[in-house]
Amino acid sequence: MSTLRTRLNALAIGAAVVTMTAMYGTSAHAAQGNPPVKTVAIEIDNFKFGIVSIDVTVGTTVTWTNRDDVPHTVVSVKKLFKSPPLDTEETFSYTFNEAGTFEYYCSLHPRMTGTIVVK
Ligand SMILES: [Cu+2]
Repeated sequence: MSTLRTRLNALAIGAAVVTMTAMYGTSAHAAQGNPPVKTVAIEIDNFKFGIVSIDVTVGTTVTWTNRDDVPHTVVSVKKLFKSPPLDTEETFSYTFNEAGTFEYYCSLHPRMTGTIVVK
């Protein structure tokens, strides 16, 4: 009986150690200047933005890649960013450093639209 209780206690302590290790692992990771990579890739294909709407955290870099055979642009409605015409396989990146809702479109095909929500 007492042996079982001892073993259960040992299990509980073991679980606590694992939990603390996971927490310290995360903070040590951040302290080393290696925060989780905050990048989002959006492919432009078939006259559509592959991700129409997405929530990201402040500091996230979004990269758009044109997979179509015709040029597209990525233009912020609020004029925050404006890509040049992207040829096939060309990319455009923007880092969102403030919170807000940022709608964008392709100036060559204005019915192509997308939204980045930064929280
Ligand atoms: Cu377009």
